[in-house]
Amino acid sequence: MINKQLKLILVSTPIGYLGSGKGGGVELTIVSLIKGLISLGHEIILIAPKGSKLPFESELVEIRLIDGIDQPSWQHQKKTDPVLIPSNSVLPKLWETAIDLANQSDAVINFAYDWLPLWLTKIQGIKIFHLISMGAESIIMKEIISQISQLYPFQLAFHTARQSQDYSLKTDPIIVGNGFDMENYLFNEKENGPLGWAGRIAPEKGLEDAVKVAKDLDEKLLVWGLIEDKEYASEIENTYTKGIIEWRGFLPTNKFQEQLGRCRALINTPKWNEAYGNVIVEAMACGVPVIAYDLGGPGELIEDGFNGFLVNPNDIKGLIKATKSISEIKRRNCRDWFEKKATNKVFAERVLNWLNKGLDTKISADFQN
Ligand code: HBI
Repeated sequence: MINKQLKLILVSTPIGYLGSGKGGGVELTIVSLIKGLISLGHEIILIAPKGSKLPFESELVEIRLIDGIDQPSWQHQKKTDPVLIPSNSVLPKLWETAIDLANQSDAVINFAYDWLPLWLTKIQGIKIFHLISMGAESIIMKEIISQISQLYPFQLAFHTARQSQDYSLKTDPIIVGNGFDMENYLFNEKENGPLGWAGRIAPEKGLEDAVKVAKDLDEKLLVWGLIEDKEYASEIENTYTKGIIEWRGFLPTNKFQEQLGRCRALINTPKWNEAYGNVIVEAMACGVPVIAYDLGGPGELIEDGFNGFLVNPNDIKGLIKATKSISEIKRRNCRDWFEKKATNKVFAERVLNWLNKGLDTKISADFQN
């Protein structure tokens, strides 16, 4: 374990400034990791698009803001699309700054799900570590990730094992989970509240299935999240009886967790290989048990019958059955699971173990030479 103070460069996602919500779960991951790392005494330089801001100040964190055009999101491109670099693109500028500052740091950690930073791993002299934030949403990304896993296996990490299975890795994947700030989530004991659903409102998140559950139980469904795909959202509205969905919008964490904590269950309905499932952990942090499809990250976070129920993907009847028995789950189990497995301190410790592997390899490589 490296017990000296590390100076780490963290490079954010280029698809929107930190705080815009456009980066989805990555934004929460970056903020939580920074909080965890500075609580362990390490120093951070955050390189992020102009407009980015952190919800806290610290003399251990320096932010470098870079102006430029957002990178198109892989979620809005076809798997076979080439890498697009718009003119005046923010992505290469983020990395010019990272390369300039790299020699002042022990390591650079990349959070962008983009080809350029992965390719840059080959540049000797700087150690770039990549926390891969999605399943394989593009062929060219799958290629470069598999290539880097072959050349620098210790410099890649994933949120869950299932997510990593999308990539043909040559070695066992390094899994770091995710982390959230304990202080931001209050445990709520309330048993018989409404049903909730949270996430980006987009087809891969499967909101319509949770609406079917609420409709069958003749009750409303509270929905939080950025309406990213408007026609998808209105299609759901038009297909199901009015008044089932109560849209709550994309709220700041403190408001979100206060409302979420009142739910008797969160229903999670991924239609893609969800890399992790942030909202699942946020629900558990508030004591809310989760009913989720056994797919991607959610299938690894939920211990069936302990902190929620796992249901076969697309099995609406299974969701309904689980919802009817959710009172069997002790809400305290959910909070305990969160405190043990997914606080930002525990996450930061797992990330530091990961960096040690990569940095030790560097040291041992030097040693062998
Ligand atoms: N697309 N090009 C690109 N780069 C990203 O960093 C990125 C993305 N799409 C979605 C995304 N990041 C995050 O919302 C997910 O990784 C969670």
